[in-house]
Amino acid sequence: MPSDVPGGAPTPAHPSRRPFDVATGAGGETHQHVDPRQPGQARALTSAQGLPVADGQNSLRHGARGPGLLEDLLLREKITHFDHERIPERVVHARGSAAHGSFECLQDCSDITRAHFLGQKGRKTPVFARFSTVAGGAGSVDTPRDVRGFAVKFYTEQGNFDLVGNNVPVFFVQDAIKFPDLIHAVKMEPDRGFPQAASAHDTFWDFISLMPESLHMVMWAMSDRALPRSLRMMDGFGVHTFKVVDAEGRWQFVKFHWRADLGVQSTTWHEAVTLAGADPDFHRRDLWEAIDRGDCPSWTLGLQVFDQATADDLPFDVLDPTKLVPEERVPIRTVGRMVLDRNPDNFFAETEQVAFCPSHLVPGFDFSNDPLLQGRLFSYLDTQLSRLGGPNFHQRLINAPRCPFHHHQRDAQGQMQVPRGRVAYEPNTLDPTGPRETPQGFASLAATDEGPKARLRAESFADHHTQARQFHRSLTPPEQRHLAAAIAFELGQVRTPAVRQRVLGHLALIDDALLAEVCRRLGVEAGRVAPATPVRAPRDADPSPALSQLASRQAGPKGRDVALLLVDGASAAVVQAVAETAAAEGVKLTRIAPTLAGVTADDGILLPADHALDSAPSVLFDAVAVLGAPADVQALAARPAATDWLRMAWRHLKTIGHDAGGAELLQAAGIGQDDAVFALDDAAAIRRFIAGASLRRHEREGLPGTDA
Ligand code: HDE
Repeated sequence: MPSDVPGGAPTPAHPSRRPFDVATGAGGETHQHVDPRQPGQARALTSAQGLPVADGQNSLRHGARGPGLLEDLLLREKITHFDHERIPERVVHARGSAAHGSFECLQDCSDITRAHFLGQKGRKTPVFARFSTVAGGAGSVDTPRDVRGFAVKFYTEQGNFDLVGNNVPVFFVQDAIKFPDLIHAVKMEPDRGFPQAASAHDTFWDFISLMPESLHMVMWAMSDRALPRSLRMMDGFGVHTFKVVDAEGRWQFVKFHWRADLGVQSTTWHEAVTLAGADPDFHRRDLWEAIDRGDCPSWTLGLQVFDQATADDLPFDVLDPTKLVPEERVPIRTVGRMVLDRNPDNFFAETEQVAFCPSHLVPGFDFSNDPLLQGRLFSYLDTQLSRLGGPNFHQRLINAPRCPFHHHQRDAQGQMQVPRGRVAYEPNTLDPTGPRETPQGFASLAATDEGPKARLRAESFADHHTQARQFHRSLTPPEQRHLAAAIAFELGQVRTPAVRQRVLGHLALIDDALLAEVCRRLGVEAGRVAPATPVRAPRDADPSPALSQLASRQAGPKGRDVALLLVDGASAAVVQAVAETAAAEGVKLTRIAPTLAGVTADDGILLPADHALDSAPSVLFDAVAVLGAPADVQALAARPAATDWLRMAWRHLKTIGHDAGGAELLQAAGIGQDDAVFALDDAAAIRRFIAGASLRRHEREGLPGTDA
């Protein structure tokens, strides 16, 4: 029976009812939305208990304007669930983006490891990869200066293998017991709650100045590596030294390297800062959209494998996570490729609930005694207990192994399975088909470690400056400039002079030129800086060109975004030629116009726009061009949004293209000329313009309108 209570009847909705008018109270018996699906397509909306819902728009109340009723089972269930929607965010690496994909073994590695997923060329293993910033909260921006997490879960046939690394090959501290101090120093200061997602503050640099072991990683964190252009364009590293073990039980040391197939590319500092406002989700959106359009990012996995004799021969300890093994000393062996080709279906269920643990290992690998790694083996399992509410987090779909798993663990919070039978222990005789140990299973390597029980730091961990010096000397001059500018910026934010002085004292041990440049920028006299006293005097190590991203990790324009700012009268032929060249090079092209209505090309045809100028600043793109009839471009030049569009592209060292009309806007914006500014009047110029999308023209730095 239809109810006579307007707006709240617990009666089945009927399509013929007029919608309820909230303003007048007149009209239909239920306040329902129009469902765009055809009859027969829709599934019944139910409560969590499966109760079909007749009215999901109105809570139960006594009279249209009367009080709500406690009896309202639907309201209470829905609001209660909503109130509990959030789980604690990760204490570090809270802000992350992830994707599904697969890993393909490119080379049979059974000579070094019995890991099944590396055992046969062509063997494929599903993966889920999550990239993250470290310091910011879950809602912070994507482009702060920060190290990036690079965590990959391999769902292998021998169980899950989690490679939980970073985009920097070394770490700040040598011992796990210092990790909470490091994180407390870098995260927002506890009394004031700022700065968010930034290391440029007193507590971070105070800690650094007192922890010289952190200096090598500080060099990386202040380098361009900490400003990735895209999550698709950064490398990953396992950081610690692990062990590989073959079928005979022979072992060697191993370090993991992910190489971005699109090359490694960074933004400038000003670009990163501008991006934080223009698109706080810049990296997340970039990854999502690339995968969505089938432009699937990939990384090559390489291993540095070396034996004990090689380790003994190195001038540092391979158990020390603040050191890297130069590629020139131990080359990288390519073993596989990861392709990410599917976006998550649900951010919370997958990206948020994925639980990585370095202790998730498969047969064929083992841990080393790296004291940082040893602490991590405890931490990640522990953190999942509070983050995911109990020890059954491995049953969540994103965390569950894809191979069969059988054990005798039972009950606990969040148990999703219904284990059968009376036997939940072993050994047993009552369940002859139940799970049993297997000779192929994981076995820790036998080791004989001897020594006193004590809180010790190995002597071999004492050299804190040599590899920091080596890193700096391996960079190209523009990279060195950026590094000095970054340190000067961060120290400029530090309010306590003694902290600044102590850091400068460490730079004095790393490189005179670096110290001089930082001092020049800060307005400090380098000669008055008192060098720190090193635990062990630094050595001069040979530069390692592999450490420079400009020298070793640049790639072509594939995967980059190019934007055309189109104005009426733009040459249809040039637009077409740019589009074809971009498509051939795997470059994404975005058309921008003064408004979303698009523009009329010189052949009278409408050129549609993907974005209006105001909503697509040039900072979002890798290279930009302006095309239009001179008179129409001149009219546009009156808008600051248009001149800023070019000024920012120039300042951010981007390749710029133009036609005769576009040249008017360059002039209005006061843009100069260099060999990364192209008149797009022939096919060769268009090709050079598109190729320039992956390159930063560092030679432009220092010209008027750029950062020196
Ligand atoms: Fe982590 N780290 N970490 N870390 N870490 C976490 O685990 C920790 C370290 C890294 O996308 C936490 O599930 C300790 C090094 C990544 O979900 C926590 C120590 C490296 C991620 C934790 C380290 C990393 C984390 C927070 C020193 C590079 C994100 C939430 C002993 C090799 C994984 C969580 C993801 C996350 C602890 C040092 C990388 C608290 C105690 C070194 C990529 O367990």
